[in-house]
Amino acid sequence: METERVRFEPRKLPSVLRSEELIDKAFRRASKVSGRGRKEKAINKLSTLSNVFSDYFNRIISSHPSYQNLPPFYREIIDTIVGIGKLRKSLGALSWANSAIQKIINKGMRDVKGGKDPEIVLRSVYGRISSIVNQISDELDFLIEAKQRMREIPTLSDDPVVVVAGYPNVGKSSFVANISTVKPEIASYPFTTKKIFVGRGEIGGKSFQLIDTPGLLDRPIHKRNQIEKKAILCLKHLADCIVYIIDPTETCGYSIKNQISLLEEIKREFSVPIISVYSKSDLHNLRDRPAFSVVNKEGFEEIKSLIEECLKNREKANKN
Ligand SMILES: Nc1nc2c(ncn2[C@@H]2O[C@H](COP(=O)(O)OP(=O)(O)OP(=O)(O)O)[C@@H](O)[C@H]2O)c(=O)[nH]1
Ligand SMILES: [Mg+2]
Repeated sequence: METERVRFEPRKLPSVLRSEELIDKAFRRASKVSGRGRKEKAINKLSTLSNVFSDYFNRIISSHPSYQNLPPFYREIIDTIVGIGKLRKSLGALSWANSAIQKIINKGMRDVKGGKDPEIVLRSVYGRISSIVNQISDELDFLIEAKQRMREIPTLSDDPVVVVAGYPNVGKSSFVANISTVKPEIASYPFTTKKIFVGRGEIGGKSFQLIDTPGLLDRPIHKRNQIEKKAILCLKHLADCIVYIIDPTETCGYSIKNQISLLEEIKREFSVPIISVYSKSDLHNLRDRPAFSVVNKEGFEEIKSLIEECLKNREKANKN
């Protein structure tokens, strides 16, 4: 967990219009403008267009944070699900479009003032602006899509974070649903959980956040898919304590050997205390680790007290 958790809320990013919508909005606003005489009317329309576009583009550009300076979790998750390079490129295209449009408008103003036919100038300005906006239509679509995708990024509080991890289909979401407020989807196939879910729970009178992550396979980082990378980022940046779930019945579809190998890998990779537990204790008798069952509702108290102890130690270590 980062000591300073800057909250980035993609929901607060302004809505982006598609190219046709933006052209429509700007031209509609200009059409309502009047003036004394044809010349003044044309100048007023151009000045309205200038304001509409610069307000619009500047509002979007300035609402995006400087992605490189975000805390690492946000920076890396945004890079994983959207791509910071593409975001930057799109915002750069908006900035280019804004200055190109302002130049066209300024030139139009000079032409009208210099005595050219106001209607002809306006028609040419409208045509050239439409062409500029159409040129950034892919970037506008991308920004709409980016905001949509970023909605899945969780908002976290300052409470300690317990991250639940393990192979796909071992019972992570079932565990999280039993000890916190989150109600994730549970199903008998792997990779049911594709996003990061944050639930809230309480242990020994203290609240904590419990993160349900997508399943991980035991394989090198460069082979991991985007869904797995989200789980890795939670382990890397958010976890104060990790609960690693092993399904010894192998009904999840993966061998104990592979599940243990991933546990060892996580221990090596992340310097966060790990509690490893067995799931589905209604189906087996292994008790060399704490074991829980959502069917028999057993084992939760023992695991909760281990989490409590782990968080207490962590708090003590952070104070020193
Ligand atoms: N018998 C038994 N089945 C369980 C238990 N916990 C979970 N299951 C079953 O195991 C399957 C997977 O459960 P999930 O909680 O979705 O597993 P997950 O680890 O979140 O799976 P992914 O999100 O796909 O990685 C479901 O069919 C559950 O009903 C348990 O304690 N006992
Ligand atoms: Mg799940």
